[in-house]
Amino acid sequence: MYSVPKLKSFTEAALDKAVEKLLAALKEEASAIKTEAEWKTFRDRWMARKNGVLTEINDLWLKAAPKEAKREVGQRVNQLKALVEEAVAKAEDLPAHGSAADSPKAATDSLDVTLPGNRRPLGSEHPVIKTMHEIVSVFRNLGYSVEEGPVIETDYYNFEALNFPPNHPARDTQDTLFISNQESKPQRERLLLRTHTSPVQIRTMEKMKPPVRIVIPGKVHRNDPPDASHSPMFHQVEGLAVDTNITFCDLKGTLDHAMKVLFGSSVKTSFRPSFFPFTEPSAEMMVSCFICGGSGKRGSEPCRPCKQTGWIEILGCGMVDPNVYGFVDYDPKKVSGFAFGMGADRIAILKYGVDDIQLFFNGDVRFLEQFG
Ligand code: 2NL
Repeated sequence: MYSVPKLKSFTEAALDKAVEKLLAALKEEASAIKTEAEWKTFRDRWMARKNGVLTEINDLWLKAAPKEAKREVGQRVNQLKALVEEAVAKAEDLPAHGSAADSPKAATDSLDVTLPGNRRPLGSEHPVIKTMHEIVSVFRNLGYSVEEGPVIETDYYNFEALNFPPNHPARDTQDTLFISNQESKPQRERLLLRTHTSPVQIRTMEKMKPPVRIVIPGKVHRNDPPDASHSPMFHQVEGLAVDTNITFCDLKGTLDHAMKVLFGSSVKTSFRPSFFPFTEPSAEMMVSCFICGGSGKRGSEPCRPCKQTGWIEILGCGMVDPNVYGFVDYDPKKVSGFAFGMGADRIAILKYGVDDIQLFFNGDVRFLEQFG
């Protein structure tokens, strides 16, 4: 086995000879490597910081060289270093040393075509997104188009244009999450996370003249502490129809049809008075409980989803308040319209019988897989 000799002479001829011997040893040892373990031994023998051949030539040749030979020896040591590194790298990716059979590295590199392929788990639509798509497609089939808009909104689009005057207490009902450091801007330009998708309807009415029939699915945020029925991020689908002569009857007929498609043709709908700043009159729509069929009972047990009332509150709606038209340059004397909004997460919970909204968002695949 080659070992680095001490040099008696540092003449060019002596150096040539020493380098030649070293390179011959390097070549011979490299060509004898058959296994990965042997390659590692080879690498360490030549490159280890402690007692590796390169360290030895540094100590025995370069450090020992007289001043006048340092430059020449230094250059050769550097060249050798490069050659050794190259030989070690080359030996690593050459499984052709020896036969493939006795080289574990070669064995792992070869392809066993009889093995089963890598199975990649198929993803599927998230139950909330799936529910949103179902709701949206009901309205697309009625001729509505789909609009989307920014989740980070201005005070103007989330509140002012929707008939929430600045500092009006009705804003408190929205539990808004505000973006920080907005105080230097005029109030209407300050940024916040939209609390409903209604800003998209304002943006659409700004760029589109009536007739308008649109649905808006999207994420919204409210400063609600998370529990089984609340999440600071949730999903809404809102809709808007503006045209000449749109009445509350159109609202009732449209929404009654949508509920029959979503929950089955036997459900009934019922409207109760409510309040929203952006609609007048406003209503909450109830759907007869599709779990208990409206009886309030499941066998002898009380029906939980409808709290034994036989009705489930499903959405808010109303006729667009004429004040809203003022903000988008529509003439409230010529046009009228209805609007509605529903929580897609809540509807998904009811449809699938899920008891905790958090399950939708904490990303446990075992839960989500059930909807594939
Ligand atoms: C709810 C209630 C609603 C609207 C949303 C709306 C939008 C414009 C004008 C008028 Cl631009 N109204 N949207 C109307 C009534 C109710 O949502 O409880 N959502 C979860």
